[in-house]
Amino acid sequence: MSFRDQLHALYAPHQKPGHLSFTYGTAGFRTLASTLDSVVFTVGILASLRSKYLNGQTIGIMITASHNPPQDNGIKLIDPQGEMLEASWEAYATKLANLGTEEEVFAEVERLAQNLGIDLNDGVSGNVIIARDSRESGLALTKATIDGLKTMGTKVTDYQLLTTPELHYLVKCINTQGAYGEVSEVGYYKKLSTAFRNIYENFVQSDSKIQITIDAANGIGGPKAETLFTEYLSQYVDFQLVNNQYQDPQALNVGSGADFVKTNQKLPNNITPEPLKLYASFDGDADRVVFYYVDSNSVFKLLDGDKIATLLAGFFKDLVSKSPAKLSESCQIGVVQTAYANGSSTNHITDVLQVPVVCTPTGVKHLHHEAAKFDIGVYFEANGHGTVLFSESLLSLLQTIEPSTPQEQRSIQTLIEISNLINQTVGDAISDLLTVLIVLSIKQWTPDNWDESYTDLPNRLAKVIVPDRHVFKTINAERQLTSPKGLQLQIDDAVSKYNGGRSFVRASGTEDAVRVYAEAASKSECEELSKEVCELVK
Ligand code: NG1
Repeated sequence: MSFRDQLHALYAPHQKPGHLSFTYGTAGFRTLASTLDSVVFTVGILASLRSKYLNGQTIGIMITASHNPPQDNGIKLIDPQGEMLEASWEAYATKLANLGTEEEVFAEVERLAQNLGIDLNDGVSGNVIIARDSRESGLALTKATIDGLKTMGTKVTDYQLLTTPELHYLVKCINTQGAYGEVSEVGYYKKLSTAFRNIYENFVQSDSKIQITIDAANGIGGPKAETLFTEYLSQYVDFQLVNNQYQDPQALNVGSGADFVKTNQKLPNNITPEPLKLYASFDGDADRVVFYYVDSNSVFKLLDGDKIATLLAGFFKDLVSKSPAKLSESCQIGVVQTAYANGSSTNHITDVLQVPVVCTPTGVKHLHHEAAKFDIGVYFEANGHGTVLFSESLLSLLQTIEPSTPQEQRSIQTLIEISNLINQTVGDAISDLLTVLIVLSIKQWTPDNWDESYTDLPNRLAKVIVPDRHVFKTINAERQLTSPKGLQLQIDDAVSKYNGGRSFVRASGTEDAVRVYAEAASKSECEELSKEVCELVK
């Protein structure tokens, strides 16, 4: 059947309700799940077009709303190398999702196909893999997406419940014909656990197992981490899982998870902390992680994305400096952050580690692209979303370079194994967790050794509900507003009154709100500044 006929057969139940509008934002479409049926249907069509445009390479579709509350859901597309959807296609996604009739959808798809040189009737089908997190709405939305895929006869494999990074992994494995890893969830576990085991056996000097307690946010990361640790790594890691009720969708992210811990700067439910032991929290789809501990005075200490970035940047800097000259002299290490990074972390990385820092707009796709410009590109959002990218040229050099000392051999081997351990496609709570655990073990660091590298400036991230967040427009990696007119001058004026003050305002890409970030030299000044800027925004 032609696209026209298939669309006609499948469209009616997926018509867009008239009053709604949708935007492909920071992390795809994300909103109340009950409003998303028509959107995911059009995403199915677009994914088919994308795959056909890329000569049948496999595209990923993930149905998740990450850290959002249980009643939300979302959908995002994954490009062939496991990266986020190319930016120019986000506009096509938005356009398609906002059309109200079958005729309009047909005309737009024809127009797109013509502009992009795609033959809708060549009989060659696209290829897509799809998965979802543990939300109640996930199954129905998967079915609606598959209806969209059927309009173009696209071949689809439904992997059902996965973490977002697992799906990114699978997309890359398929399109590299297995060069990145085996095309299965077991392949993912094997790749991570083999790298972890190789580093542990060769470079960790310890008689006791690594201890970690993980708050899984009652999301899909829980059962996946459980499988990995029990079936593959039980020799090395003693783990405990809390908030692992992923079969209870109403519990997702409630009083738990990386976003809760980072935003509230406090322990999640169900953790009774022992001093100086390490804890970690995932978010709902396990693409971010934050760590924390309580010190000997029972004070809660957060080890967020900034701390992860500094830990890893310092570790790589050290390894590279102990590598053969051919590598240490050419290897460019860089850290990529957003404006939400704590000012102290940026100073520490530039001044103490002497590693260059680049600032990009929010959203991992921006950080990922910048990180890919370095040989070792460490990127983390403050909220714990990030990874480390290794350039192809560094990876080939590592395979061929001859060490002349045991130390050089160690450095080369560790770099190779970590490039296998840390997800090369996207931020991944499970792979980041393993990387941090192994680095801390090699360095024989306790959580407070890690924490003491620098002290965060007091900071506050607030949310303000405004009539129309889209009027807030920014430049300079979101650090300055150009609209509403005059507001930036008022913010600058407020900031100038506080020691070490910094504040910026931007519209959220995932929630209907404006975010206000403030930091200052003292807690009271930070609170005052935050309050003042929030008032200006209202
Ligand atoms: P928005 O809602 O655009 O601020 C949030 C996070 C991002 C990113 C996305 C995707 C903050 C301040 N913002 O984006 O870093 O993780 O969600 O999940 O944490």
